[in-house]
Amino acid sequence: MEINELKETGTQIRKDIVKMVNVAGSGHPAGAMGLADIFAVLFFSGLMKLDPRNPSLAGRDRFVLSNGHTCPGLYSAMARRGFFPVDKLWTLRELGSPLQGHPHRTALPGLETSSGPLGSGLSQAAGMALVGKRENKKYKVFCVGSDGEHEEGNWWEAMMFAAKYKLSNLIVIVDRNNIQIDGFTKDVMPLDSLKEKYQAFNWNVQEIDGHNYFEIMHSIAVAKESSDKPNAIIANTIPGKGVSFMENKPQWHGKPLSNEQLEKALEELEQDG
Ligand SMILES: Cc1ncc(C[n+]2csc(CCOP(=O)(O)OP(=O)(O)O)c2C)c(N)n1
Ligand SMILES: [Mg+2]
Repeated sequence: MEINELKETGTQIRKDIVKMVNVAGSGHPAGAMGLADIFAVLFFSGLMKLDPRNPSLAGRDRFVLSNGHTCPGLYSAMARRGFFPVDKLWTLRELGSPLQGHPHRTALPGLETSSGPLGSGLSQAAGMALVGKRENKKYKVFCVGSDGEHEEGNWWEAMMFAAKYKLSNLIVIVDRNNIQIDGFTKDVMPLDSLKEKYQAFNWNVQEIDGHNYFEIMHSIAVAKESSDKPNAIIANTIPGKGVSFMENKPQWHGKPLSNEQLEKALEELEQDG
């Protein structure tokens, strides 16, 4: 897919997110919208090896969404890529739906892990990367996680583990959107300098604009070439990206749009796309 088409896909993912949480009457739009361009690249650029017709393909790259609450964005990317019919998106959070409020692995083919308890995805991804390395597999393990998750001790344990075992097949994309459930990360628990912390833990680190398609793709391509260390891509993103009244507002971490707000959001996103 060309960059223009990827960009349109990112906007489509944002439109899906605002509609999904409106229909569900609950959910987490802000982080998911900030990650939409990254989801678009991962699922549509060809940089991540996947086959929607065969979600458990042996040689597939593994994808772990550690900040599981941003799953409306993941579900949209999966549906638009053909893992399941787009109509299913409007069943988000319904009892018995494969699209639970946090990813439920056995409910939806194509999900690699269940997630929701913050901080645990990196350990799971590192385990998969260790197995891949020991068994000389070619697959990469992609893990998307959030800035808020860095307040969990087990994130740092997994960082040490990944460096110890030189898990160069592990690529972590950090959603650095500066918000979490209770406000701005700088007020709850300052994280800077995240880049220097990863470097001190012996990781390769790149810092990018998480809405710049060239930078997202280039950083992933660079990380895929790593042969010695695990890879972190710190993606600076705007929570609620694309909708003026939602951008950079922690209040949109976990609440749905009203019908009126949805209409306005879709209008703005329409102009974006
Ligand atoms: C272990 C754990 N503690 C608390 C929560 C509740 N919780 C859900 S999302 C969230 C905020 C996390 O920050 P971040 O992922 O950066 O939020 P976002 O940027 O998506 O708004 C919290 C505290 C949880 N899911 N898991
Ligand atoms: Mg955050």
